[in-house]
This record gives sequence, structure tokens and C-alpha cells, in this order.
Amino acid sequence: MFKDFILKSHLLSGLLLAGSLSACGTANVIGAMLSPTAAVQHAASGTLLEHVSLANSRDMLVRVNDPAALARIQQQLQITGQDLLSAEAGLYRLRIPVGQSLTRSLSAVAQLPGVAYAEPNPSFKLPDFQIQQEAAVQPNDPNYGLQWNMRSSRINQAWGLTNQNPTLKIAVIDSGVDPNHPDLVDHLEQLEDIYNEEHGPDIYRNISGDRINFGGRDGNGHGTHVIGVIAAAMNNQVGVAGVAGGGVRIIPIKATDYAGNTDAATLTAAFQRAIDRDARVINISIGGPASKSTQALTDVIRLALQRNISIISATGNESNRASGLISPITVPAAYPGVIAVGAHTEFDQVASYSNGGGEIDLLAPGGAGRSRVQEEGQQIWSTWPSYHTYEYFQRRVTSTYYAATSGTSMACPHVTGVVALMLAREPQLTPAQIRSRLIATADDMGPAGFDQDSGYGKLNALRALRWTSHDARD
Ligand SMILES: [Ca+2]
Ligand SMILES: [Ca+2]
Repeated sequence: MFKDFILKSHLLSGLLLAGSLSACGTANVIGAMLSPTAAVQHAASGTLLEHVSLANSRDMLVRVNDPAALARIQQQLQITGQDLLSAEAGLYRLRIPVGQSLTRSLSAVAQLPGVAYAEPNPSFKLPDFQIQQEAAVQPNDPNYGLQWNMRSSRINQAWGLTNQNPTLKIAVIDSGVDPNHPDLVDHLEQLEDIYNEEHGPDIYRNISGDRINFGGRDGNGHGTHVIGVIAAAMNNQVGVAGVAGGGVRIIPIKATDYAGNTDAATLTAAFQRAIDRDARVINISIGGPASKSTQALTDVIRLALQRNISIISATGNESNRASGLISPITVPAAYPGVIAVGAHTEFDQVASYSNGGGEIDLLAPGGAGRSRVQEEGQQIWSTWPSYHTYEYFQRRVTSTYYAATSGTSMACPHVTGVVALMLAREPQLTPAQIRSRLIATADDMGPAGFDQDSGYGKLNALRALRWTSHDARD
């Protein structure tokens, strides 16, 4: 994984798992997020329905064959006015005085010379209808108010367009996962421990001399965070909501040790395992400089693409744009056919750490870099292991179930989650069509058109899901 992965610990744990709003103060934020679109539509339809429902029991509709019959009706009812509804058909509406019986009046009028018929004016009502689907969806997860990223990418509006797909499989090649995390457990397939197969047990020895075996689980936290962005259960009244948290299966593929170290052979085996497990999408928030590219990794990625598997990878965090340093895109993100994702901030700027270059496709929310929260806004909230990981012993990042971090590692799974939503609606899409769709529907940033900092622009999940043409750019 990327060494520059930036993390902020936070004490959200027990209270949030219990569904409390008091610990994090999200209630006000959530209260302010009602969709103005929905509100306008409610108001408009409410006005219309109220008008239509004013059924008037004193109205009478009559058809006359002879204009002179109108005078006879008015005399019968002891009224003076009428509304013309159709001159050609001789249709009028009249209103009988208060206190007169409608039934008796109808009967009397119907018998007058020149009257074809007289009838009441029944009320009608618009059929029940759904609010247009671009209205934002508001999950009940207590920390959803902190998830600016879902609104920034219009993921909350995309949620209204799909019921998601609870059987779609997404492989996440990373540091593993907390297999018992309450906000993830329902979406997890059996973990594949490629690290153990290639290198043996993932054992950390802390300064007290304890041996902690992280075999079969996430020894770091990075993988648990990435998986939460994609698949944290939505609307379960716990923690946060993942982009595809309404239904998806995650195949966690542990390919690094607790400190995030791995090698090309392990990654190659991890890709093959994702293919063998029938994944439709692979998320790999891991990268290295182009000098570390291998033919084996190139070949297995080409094989995965040929097997109709979309691959989404992060561009890397080695830049410091605030100081004018822009590092090239790492591999495998830079490989052909792989969707390369950089990071933007809460304030819609390219994140200072986000790598750039000709292979970048688009940006997604990655959050503020270290010490740049003032300039760049908030980080990305997601799931974190329920036990102490290496990050605890190194940096005292406590086991809180949830944590805010930032990096292109966090941007990447946003795109992966949106790809899952796209496949839920259109299962036949190919990796090339998915990539074309994502870049054609991104919101342009910076210089007009493609640029090496932001690619084709910022992820727009709503547009990506609504787009129905496949003749996108390249
Ligand atoms: Ca949740
Ligand atoms: Ca641009």
C-alpha cells in the first residue's frame, strides 16, 4: 500500500455502534441535508393535489341542446351564473345555492326541455407517484453526516437509481479486513490470505516482546478502511454507509503484511485469485513506481481485463503540490485498461499529495492531506479494525471501529463502489465501457478537458448511472 497513507484516529466507537447521535454531533448536519429538489417537488405536487381534491358537492354539470334551456335551468335553481366548459358540446357547470339538495336539483333540471343530461361533478386525484429518482437518499447510519464524500460525488443521488446487487463480487487486494467488523461482516466473503501463502505468518513483535499474529485478518487498518468505503452496510443504523453498502459481496485478498509491505509475485497471485473467485471488479489501492513494473503483473492484469473484470487502482500519494512537486502515476494504476484514480479534496481541488500524469482517468474524494485540513477540508470516514493493529503500536491509532484517513487509496474505492452500482443496473457492461462511461460523465476540473492533474475530472456517480450511451470518449 502507499506509505503516505494518512490517518487520524477518532473516538467514535462504542457510542456510535450503539446508534447514538450524541457523541459525534451529526444530527444537525443530517438535518440540513434534505434535498431542495425533493422539497420543491413535494410542494408543487401538494398544491396540485389539494386543488384537485376540492370536490364540490354543489356543482352540477349539464349539457344543453338549446341555449334557451340555460335560462330555464337558472330559473329552476334560482341562480344567475354559469361556467362554459365546451361551447361546441353545450357543456356548462352551474353551482346550486347552499341549502338545496343536489340530488333533487339534478332530477328536476334533467327533466327541463332542451336539457340532454345533468350530473354531479365528482373529484379526481393524481395517481400515486414516486419522487424523481435523483432526489438524494438519506441513509440512517449515524455517522453519515460526516460523509461529505458521498454528497460531493453525487453518490447519495445515485443511490436512488439502483437497488444494488447483493451477489456482485468485488475483490479488494489490500492488507486484509477485520472479518468481524459489525458494519462489514454481512458483506464479506471468505478472506484469501495470499500473503501467508507466499511469505508465511504475518507476525508482529511489539516492543514488549509480544507476538501478534495477524494471519487471516487486517494487521494494519488500511484494507478495512478501503473495504468500508465500498461496502459498509447502509441503513443498518450503525456507523457509516459504503458506496455499494446496499448490497455487494467483498472478497478480501490479504496481500501485504501488517506494515503494508508486499511484492510483485504476491500481487500477481492475488490477481489470479480474484479471477478464480469470479470477481467482477478488483480494487487495488496499492502501487509502486514504474521502475518496479513486472511483465508477470502486466500479464495477469491483462488476463483479468480479458475475463471482463474491471480494475480500479490509485495513482499514489507521493506528490506535494503545495511545494510544486508532482510525482508520476504508480503501477498498476498506470497500466492500460486499469482505471487510474487520483484524489480531490472536500473543496474540489486536486489533493496536494495526489500523483498525476498522462495515465490518470479521474479524481474521487480522497480528503485532506496531513496538516492541510485547513486548506483542503475533511478526511474520509470509514471502518477501522475493532482490535489493535500495527498502526496502534506505531502511532497509537486506537481500535475505534471507525477512523478518518486520506489518500488516493481512499479515492479509489469510491470509483469501485460506483462501478458496482453501474453493474447492478447494467450487468453486461465491459471494463472498457465502464471506463469510458466514468470519464465521459466526470465533472471537468482545472483546465478545460483532460489534464494530467485531474484526468477527465471529478467522479459524478449520478451522471455515470444515468448515462445510457456507450459512445463515450475513447
Ligand atoms: Ca452502516
Ligand atoms: Ca480538466
